[in-house]
Amino acid sequence: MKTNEPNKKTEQLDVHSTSNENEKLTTNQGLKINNNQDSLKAGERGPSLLEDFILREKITHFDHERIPERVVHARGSGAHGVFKLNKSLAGYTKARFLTELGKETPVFVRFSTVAGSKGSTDLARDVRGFAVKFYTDEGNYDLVANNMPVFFIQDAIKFPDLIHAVKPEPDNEIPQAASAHDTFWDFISLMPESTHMIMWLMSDRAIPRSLRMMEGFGVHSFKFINEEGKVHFVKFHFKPKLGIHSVAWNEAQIISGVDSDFHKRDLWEAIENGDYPEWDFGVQLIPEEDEHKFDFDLLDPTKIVPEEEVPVEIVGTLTLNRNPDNFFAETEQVAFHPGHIIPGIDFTNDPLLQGRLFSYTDTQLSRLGSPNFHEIPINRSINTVHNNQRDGHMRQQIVKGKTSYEPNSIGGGCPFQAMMADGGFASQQERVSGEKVRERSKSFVDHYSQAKLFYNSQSTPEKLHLQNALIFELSKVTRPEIRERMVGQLAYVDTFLAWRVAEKVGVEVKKLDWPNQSLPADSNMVELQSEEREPKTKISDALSMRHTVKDTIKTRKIGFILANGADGGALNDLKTKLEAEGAKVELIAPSLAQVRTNDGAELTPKHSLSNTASVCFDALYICSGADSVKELMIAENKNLVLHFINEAYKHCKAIYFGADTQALYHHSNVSAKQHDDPGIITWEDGKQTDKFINAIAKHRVWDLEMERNA
Ligand code: HDD
Repeated sequence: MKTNEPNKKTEQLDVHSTSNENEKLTTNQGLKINNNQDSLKAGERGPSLLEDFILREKITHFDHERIPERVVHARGSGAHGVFKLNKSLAGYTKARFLTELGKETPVFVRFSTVAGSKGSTDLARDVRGFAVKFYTDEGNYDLVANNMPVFFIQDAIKFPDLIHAVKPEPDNEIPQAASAHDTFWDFISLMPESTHMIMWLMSDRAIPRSLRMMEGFGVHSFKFINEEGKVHFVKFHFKPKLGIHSVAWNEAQIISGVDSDFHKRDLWEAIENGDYPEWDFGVQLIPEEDEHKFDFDLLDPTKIVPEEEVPVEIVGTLTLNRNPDNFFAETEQVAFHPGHIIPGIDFTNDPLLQGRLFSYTDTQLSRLGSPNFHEIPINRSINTVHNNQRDGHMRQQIVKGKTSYEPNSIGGGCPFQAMMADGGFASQQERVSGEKVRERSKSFVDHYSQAKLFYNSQSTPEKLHLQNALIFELSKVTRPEIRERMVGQLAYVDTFLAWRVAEKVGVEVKKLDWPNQSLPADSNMVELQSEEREPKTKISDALSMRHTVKDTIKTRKIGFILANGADGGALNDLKTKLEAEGAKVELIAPSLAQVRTNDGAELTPKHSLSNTASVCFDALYICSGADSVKELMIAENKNLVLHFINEAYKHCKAIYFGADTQALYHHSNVSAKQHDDPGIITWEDGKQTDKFINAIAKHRVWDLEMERNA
């Protein structure tokens, strides 16, 4: 029986390059084509002939190039990489990729947005998918995760409702990739269980600076089973080595216009540059007997396990180090499934997870069109596949022999089922008993205490961003009763939050009194509202992005704005220092023509002032040099360069004004700067490279946002 090849297969056998000059153009049957310019005609001005099989094959294939996009998570970016285990979890699980110290497991990761279609912007306010396929030697293990640790709903039966509510409205297909519309907030305002997730979604986590700067969470509690059969609950975490960072909402909106592929490009370029994105992989482990020791239910996917209560133990590193060769073949055709597990890992009875276990195979059948999707190179297990499954659309395996059933004697009984000792999978022998009911567990009833925990754990600027996000979203909702109902929900999280949003969206704060709303009296939501609890953990630093800032400017993009006559020495000096710290310097000039510096060097700018925008950079250096500044101040450049500076200033970025740049400084909004703004470095500061580097490493001066926008 054929062995399924590792994903290396995509590197070797299945890859064909279009740039090998010995390989001639052929039809799909391997026939060499000698004219790819003209169709076959009856006379040079005559009709095309049906006989033209080359034309027909080419057009037919083209006509069928599209497959259905994912019903959710349609827009994605993928990369290959490796997972390395630095600390064995042998006491907890028998999954070999988590027990054999130093073991390296190939992975493919696909990041995605949820609400938008395949061609939508990367910068939508949205939860991001963070799906990881581990090609382990015990079979594929998929951790189909998100960049937020909780979910909107508690039961999979609500998933189609949620997705229908957030997707463009069915009558006019508006809006694309946005939750700021009536149907989403109508649904949410009637779903108290979504409140915690809404806090995350309205936080800056929903507008990441980079896919490389996001956390990943398995969301559900899963189970680990060790060799002795002992069970632990486990929560999975990926923590980015570059820290967790976001852009400003106004910036996200501009990026969507200037470069709607911002995240995709950023990931691609980082990997091409050898700046391989890395995450620490960690686990929270809870012995099975401690299941009920928390003030929430471990099976409830709208709850986190605060890191203060169960610390995250870092055990491995995920590194992405190879871009796909072909987007469609790999990133589009990859098929994840939370049900792809291996011995040592098991599901819990989380009703959201249980429903997911049905959905993913089902959706691959309609998206990829065949039960043989596991044979597509990107989906193949590196482990040998032996079974009696046969045939179906686009079958690749050529299975030899007479038998396709078990038991058999003709085939010598092969393939035999595996003993557990041979790595055979066996589910946990969990005791299950109960009435057959269509009910929500009472232990899932508290919907606000962790929403409060999240909100209260944010820094002041983060809270402000969250409030403003809610104001933006709800102000797009045309029906006042939805806005009012939503504010009523917020009142359960924080009084000031509810009050501020209410004021801005023109409604009053009426703390919801569910029985008086138009909900059916027997709705379980009625009961839920009477529960107002305080979380055991009051503040969790891990929930605020502020506490994750790492002291690094690695891979940060610094725009150098210059024109002819710029001080070449100062430019090179700063460039060298920034690059030594791992930052990327890109030159921005009035045009793409070469720029001559004062020492006679000819530099080629990567961008012109009009083809890019400050939102594409993490920090700016306004190059020293009187002549350069003079050119930047002429009428056709002045507005562009000032807009550049003002926008970066407003978005709280670090800006370094070199010598002789007073004219630009004083004409910009920066002249109103507070003297103690650590993000503004001027000629007065002398050679303040360190100050600049420190400011970039802090990501933004969010604390001064009000002052900078005053
Ligand atoms: Fe899902 C895709 C993550 C709940 C049904 N989901 C999908 C992807 C991610 C997640 C990252 C994209 C995978 C890729 O890149 O191909 N989904 C989650 C998380 C959830 C979750 C973290 C909650 C904790 N999902 C969820 C539920 C259902 C689905 C409750 C249905 C009952 N999800 C799907 C799907 C998708 C999918 C319809 C769409 C395309 C696909 O699977 O391949 O089956």
